[in-house]
Amino acid sequence: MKKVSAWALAALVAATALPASAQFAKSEDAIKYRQGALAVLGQHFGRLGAMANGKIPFDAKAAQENAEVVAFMAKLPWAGFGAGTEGGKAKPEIWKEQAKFQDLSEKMQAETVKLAAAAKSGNLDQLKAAFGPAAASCKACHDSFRSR
Ligand code: ASC
Repeated sequence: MKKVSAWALAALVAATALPASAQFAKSEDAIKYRQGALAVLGQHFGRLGAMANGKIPFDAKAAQENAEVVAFMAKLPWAGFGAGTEGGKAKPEIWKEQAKFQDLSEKMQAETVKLAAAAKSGNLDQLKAAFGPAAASCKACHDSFRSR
């Protein structure tokens, strides 16, 4: 019986307590991962912004491709913010205000899905309309949770 309960406990721990950071060997790896994901995201988002703001000509195909990358990349950084991965540009508040952090991350992801749909339309006005709220959703999280 003692052995069974030890296994049950181990299974419970594995099922419920494995932090997202467990997929990284070291917290530095998690920090590199989230910074890398956000850097790629920012590059592609910036290209959309340049089109939305008229700094480069609108190219519907490029916009669609960039927005698809943005919507995909937006799913990734969060796994790099697991327990015990404080550091980099991340404010400690992330780990103290998890509900708020998660809420902002979900809003950002939702805005990038809308942005990808807008880009898919091939219509510059739709891209412009979706870009502002998407940028605001990036900024909302940076304002609260990024130190520099
Ligand atoms: C970008 C980028 C961000 C956001 C943010 C929006 O292009 O790299 O982090 O837009 O500046 O306010």
